[in-house]
Amino acid sequence: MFIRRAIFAVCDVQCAATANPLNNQQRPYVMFDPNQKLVTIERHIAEQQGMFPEATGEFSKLMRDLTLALRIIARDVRRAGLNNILGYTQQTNVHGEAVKKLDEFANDIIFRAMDHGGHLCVMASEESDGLIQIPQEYKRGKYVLVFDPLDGSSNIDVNITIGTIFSIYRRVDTMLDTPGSVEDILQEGYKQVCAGYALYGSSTQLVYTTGKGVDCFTFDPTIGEFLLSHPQITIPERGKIYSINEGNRHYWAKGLQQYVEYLKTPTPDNAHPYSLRYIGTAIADVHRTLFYGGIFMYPADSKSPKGKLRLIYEVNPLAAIIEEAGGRATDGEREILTIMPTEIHERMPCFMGSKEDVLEVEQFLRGEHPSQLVV
Ligand code: AHM
Ligand code: MG
Repeated sequence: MFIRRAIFAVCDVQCAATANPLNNQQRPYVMFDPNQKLVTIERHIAEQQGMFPEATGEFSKLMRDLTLALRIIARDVRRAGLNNILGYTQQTNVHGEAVKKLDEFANDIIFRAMDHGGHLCVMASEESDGLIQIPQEYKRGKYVLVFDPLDGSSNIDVNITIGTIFSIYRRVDTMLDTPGSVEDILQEGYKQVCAGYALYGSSTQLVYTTGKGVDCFTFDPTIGEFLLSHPQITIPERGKIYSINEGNRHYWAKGLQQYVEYLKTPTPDNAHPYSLRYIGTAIADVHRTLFYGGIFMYPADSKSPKGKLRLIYEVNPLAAIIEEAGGRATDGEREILTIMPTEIHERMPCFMGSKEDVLEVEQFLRGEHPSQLVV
């Protein structure tokens, strides 16, 4: 079983939700429990801190600063159309893509919330070329923050779910008091101390893990708090939904074309066809996969040989959450969390979701699935 037990501290998670594969008719099991105790995210973080005897409280303070940034971004996403901040700036980001005003705003808010807390030594963001250093006048800490301030940029202007993704690492040499370096950013995903995302959808939700299970908090705007709404999420062993940009089918490897065809072909036991769902915001597609099961894929293809999503601040945090919830995340061959990054904005193909579904696509990619062997 996965490295997830090795990644973070040893974990004795008892999963509250049951792993039921869904068919298309069933309602998901993600209903709010009326008997759920009222727990704010701050209290939850403080309680979790108690589970790490060596904790100094620094991480809790870092998370407090980060959730403040997420609350501010959520507020401005809600009124973006009114604030005249939709649309493009005149600039392009390091990937040559047009930068939207809201991306820039979210990037700036996270920086302003995190640069002066004394907990970080360096940051990296999808919207910033190179390292983001802590200004000289502030104390530096032992943690590293990487983030995609607004994932799903193409959905911003049309009021479709977008979100923020983040990962926290320890700096490589925690004894240092110097500025963080690129080595602090280029760490394998299994070294994440915390991975999470905030989703600005029909409600704002924050999902994160520190290796003690995956918890989801829903924002109550009337009291300004994230409240624990879905504790200890587990992903179904198998789902019935696949999620991929099928417009790129022509460029895919043959094994992937055969896999998707296989999912779409009806079977007598009704296990197939799967349903297709694709939002085009990776966090939203992965969030649905986390709760309902199934598979999310952004593969390499002949047009994009390394896929599209970025390893450090998109694929790694999502992989950590999926694996911690009992799922699987690979690049088609290797477990994502074992991959050593080589550059900050590196792209990585990914297949993540229910364990059985991901294992099956890997079998197709190797050309070893029984249906491919029939002549
Ligand atoms: P972004 O970080 O600039 O928003 O781009 C990443 C997004 C992902 O959220 C999503 O999965 C993917 O791009 C969609 O790409 P495509 O339009 O090629 O399907
Ligand atoms: Mg993104």
